[in-house]
Amino acid sequence: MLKWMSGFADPNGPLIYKGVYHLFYQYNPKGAQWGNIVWAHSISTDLVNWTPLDPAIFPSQPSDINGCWSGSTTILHGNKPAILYTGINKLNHQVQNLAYPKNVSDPFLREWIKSPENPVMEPTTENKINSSSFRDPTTGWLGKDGKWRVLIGSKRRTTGIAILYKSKDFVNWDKSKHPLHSAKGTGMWECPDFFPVLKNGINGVDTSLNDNSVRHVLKVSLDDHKHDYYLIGSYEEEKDRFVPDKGFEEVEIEYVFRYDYGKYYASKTFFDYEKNRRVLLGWANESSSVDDDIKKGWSGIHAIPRAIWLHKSGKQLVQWPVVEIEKLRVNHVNWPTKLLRGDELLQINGVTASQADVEISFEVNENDIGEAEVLEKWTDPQILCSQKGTSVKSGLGPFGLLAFASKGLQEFTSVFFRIFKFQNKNLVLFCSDQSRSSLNKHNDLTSYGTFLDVDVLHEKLSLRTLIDHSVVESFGGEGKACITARVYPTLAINDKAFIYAFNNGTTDIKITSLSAWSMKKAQLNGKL
Ligand code: DQQ
Repeated sequence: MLKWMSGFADPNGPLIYKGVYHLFYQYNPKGAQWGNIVWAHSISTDLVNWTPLDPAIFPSQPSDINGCWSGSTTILHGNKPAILYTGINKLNHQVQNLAYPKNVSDPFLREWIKSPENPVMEPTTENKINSSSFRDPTTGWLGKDGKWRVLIGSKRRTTGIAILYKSKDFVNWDKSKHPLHSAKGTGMWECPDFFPVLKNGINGVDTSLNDNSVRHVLKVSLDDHKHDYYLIGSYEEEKDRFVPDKGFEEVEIEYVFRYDYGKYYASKTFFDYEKNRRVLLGWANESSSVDDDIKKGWSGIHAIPRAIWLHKSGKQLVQWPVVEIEKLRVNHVNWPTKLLRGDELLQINGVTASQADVEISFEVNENDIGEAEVLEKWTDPQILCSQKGTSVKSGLGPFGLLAFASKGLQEFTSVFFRIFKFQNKNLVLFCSDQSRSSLNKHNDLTSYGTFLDVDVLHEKLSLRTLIDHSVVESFGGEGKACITARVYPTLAINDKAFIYAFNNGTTDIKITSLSAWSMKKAQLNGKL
């Protein structure tokens, strides 16, 4: 996890350039809340250890004098990066601006020059764009007609819109008559992201690729819900339309896939052409109160960068922490196969519980499947997670991990599975229960969860959880569903925190494997 002092939010314009990863981000240099927004800039060679540089983009022109909001980078012809970002102009209107590196031979891309043509896209009476709902340009992709395309997030009344712009030279932009995609009732679309994923395989591909080997993903950050939702579908380039397999119109918002079912927003991907992967970065906002943020002097972190690809079913995406994070692992603890009895709590000894990586796999005995509680009617999984939390027993579950557990269990954050029988099928609920995570009741203690598409009788039920002081980042079903929790325990801190495997169900569950590591501290304030 990446953390800086002061207020810290959306990842902006990630890219790899001359072997160096660049991450820009929405940043308030003057305080721990949102405000005075500039593009701060950090660089890394491994996506784990970071060195901050001076802010890359800050208010300096009439077209961004009231703020430099989110945007993306695109690598143009001749390996030249360009930033498109939203500026808040003198009239407090949202407009799009362009910037180039001052010196393309500097791998650190320290200085950026704003285009004299700025703003390059703006709301006008002709284009009828709402000047307070026009922001967050995507990375550009190149069509077969040689024109660049980008999306800008917007809304008209309650319809969320991805406005499409096209350009031959990345400077002069024409708004297309129709958006790439829109959906009634979804509200403002912030930070859209649009990219291809291979139908087969886990490698990433260039953002401009569009042939038979790929499907396309449209991610939008729904301002009204504060979650990142994604649709998988086809990009019909001749018509410049995205046609989702199942869109917001067909499915209730609650059933559209999310990148993460916890605290995770304003995310963005980039294609890492050196490692042939698509990498996802997201902002994990706070669960503490603004007063507490001001007291501690910072707020907001970025979750561990994740590789992202299409699951072989074609139905959903898979996310997994980038492999480089494993360099931080030390003190490997490994359990042989073990039975976790009903009501049992087993301490995972030998790792630093406040900074750890735990991988655990469970197996449900097929003879026990009849023990699963029957779910009479469909219930929103997040609500189910809070109704049937860690302390509520069933035939099969809850079983999983207790992180940040204090000695007497006054505090813990639990990540668990619970198996239901619903309409004659086995249904796996995956929860992160924060209701007991802190004795400080000013913290947001909401529980999160989702159903996990795992066939428990034929597949292992796996959980990987990355634990780091105020973060519990969990990957269920080998990355089919992720839940990021932000927690501020008062007792279970540093060496007063413990980790347990637990089973609070009445039926025994087998742990088929458990590996845990202490995690070294990543360098966040490296020097050049
Ligand atoms: N944050 C930025 C906006 C974006 C929002 C402003 C999403 O550009 O829409 O800091 O968190």
